Amino acid sequence: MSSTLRQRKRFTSIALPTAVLLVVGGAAAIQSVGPAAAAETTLRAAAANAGLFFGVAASPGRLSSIVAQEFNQLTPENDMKPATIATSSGGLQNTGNADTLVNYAQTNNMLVRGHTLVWHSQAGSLQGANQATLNTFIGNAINRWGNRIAYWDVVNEALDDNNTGNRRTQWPHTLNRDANGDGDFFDSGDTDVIRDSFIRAKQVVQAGGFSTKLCINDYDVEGLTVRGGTPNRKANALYDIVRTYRQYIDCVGFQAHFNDNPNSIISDDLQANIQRFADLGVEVHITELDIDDDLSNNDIGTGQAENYRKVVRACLNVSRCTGITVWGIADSESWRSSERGLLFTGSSGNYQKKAAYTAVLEELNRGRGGPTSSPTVSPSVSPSVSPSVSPSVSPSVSPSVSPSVSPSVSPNPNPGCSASVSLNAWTGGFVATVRVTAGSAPINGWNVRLTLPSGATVTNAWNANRSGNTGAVQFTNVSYNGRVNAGQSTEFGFQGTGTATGLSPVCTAS
Ligand code: 9MR
Repeated sequence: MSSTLRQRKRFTSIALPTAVLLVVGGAAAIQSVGPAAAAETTLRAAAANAGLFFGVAASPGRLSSIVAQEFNQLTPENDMKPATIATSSGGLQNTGNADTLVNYAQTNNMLVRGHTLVWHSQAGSLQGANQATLNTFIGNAINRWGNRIAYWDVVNEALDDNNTGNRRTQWPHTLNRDANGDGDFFDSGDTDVIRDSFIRAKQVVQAGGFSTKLCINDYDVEGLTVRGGTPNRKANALYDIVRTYRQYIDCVGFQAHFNDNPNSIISDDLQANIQRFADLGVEVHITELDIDDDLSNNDIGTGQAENYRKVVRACLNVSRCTGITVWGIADSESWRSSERGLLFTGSSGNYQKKAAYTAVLEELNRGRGGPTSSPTVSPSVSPSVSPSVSPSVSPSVSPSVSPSVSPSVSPNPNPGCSASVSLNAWTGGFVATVRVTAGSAPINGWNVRLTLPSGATVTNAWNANRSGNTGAVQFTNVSYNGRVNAGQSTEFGFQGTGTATGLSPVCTAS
């Protein structure tokens, strides 16, 4: 963990302190430190108790006292976009507003989400740049703020509208090349602006020793289905991207601009979709939340406050859903003011709480593990988050349980599992994603053995402990993914050099 930034500050809520937000090396770490307290009275304190951040998008002109009082994460709404800060050669310019926001966040113990590096819109003079120039910009931006940015949206809105499941066709996606014409950009010989931008971003983070996490962010990806129960192809495409490039991608942002568009509704399978991304080992964030208060054509038209409650609950119920950000403070100052989608009325620092605010605060105060928002959720919820985030279980639910401790389990009389590999290879390297599926009984741990062809070497692995890096190698579960319910699956992955075709994994379970 980098030590370039170390802050430790208690929340100054009226209740006894029950949580501390640690901003260490730019990443959130939220720990329970005391007994259960009375319900918190601000969003940030209630969220911290539940083990997540609650943020807001803002510009320097909106930094009234309510921002630091209610929120512990800040996203520059426009001031870190390439249109503002990028030169045509990938240099930086006009960073004053971004600096103001970052300084404000640091002073007020708030995390920052950098938004955004690679985007077809608001690209300014970067518009039309090639990958090398994009890479230059990525390096300059990440290095400028280092650990002062906890999360960067590296790639924003890469997927097309109207639930096609396709990539966008405008720049920067014109940089993509589907060499073998099979319809994806995942193959050896393909060029993929998403992959290449994340590879660059990861290199910069690693070279700088930063703990900044790298996210992909999009809208209309929130549910497993869209209106009418049609599969959400855009969400599925995002899932494939995250699974394929898991070693470079740390987090996924669901923008969550909910409205009457058939693809933008709050579906009942929101939580299940959050869960399936979380099961890849990434953090999931609700990054740009606003909810049209007139969902007259929406199948779930239960009113804005209840809709907010649903979304917050879906996140709370997935331990790797580690933050929620609303896209502005007050309706009148929102990008979609006519839809009145936010938590406050008023303007210019004089704000009044709406019923939606109260619903969100109540739900946050209930903490994680509350009533499920979805009947379709798999019960095999992983109990921990990625290493730098330690969510607390709501004190009112289970004050003494650390969620990263594996539940105690009884011996399994009939364990069994199978494993399958999907390979993403390029000249000289590969990423293997291994799916472990429990048989007809739940399993409490697993071990996968496979033999790599000569010349192949594993260089890193995730969501598994590894032994060996050439020839016969073994992978065993880590604390949070050993338990797999009957017929359910979990995934781990590894990266290597050389070629790794023809792998035959053998799974044993306990
Ligand atoms: O809220 C932002 C608005 O002020 C800008 O005019 C607009 C320009 O495209 O961008 C808005 O923010 C967008 C965000 O950057 C990406 N997701 C959609 C958001 C709403 O359009």
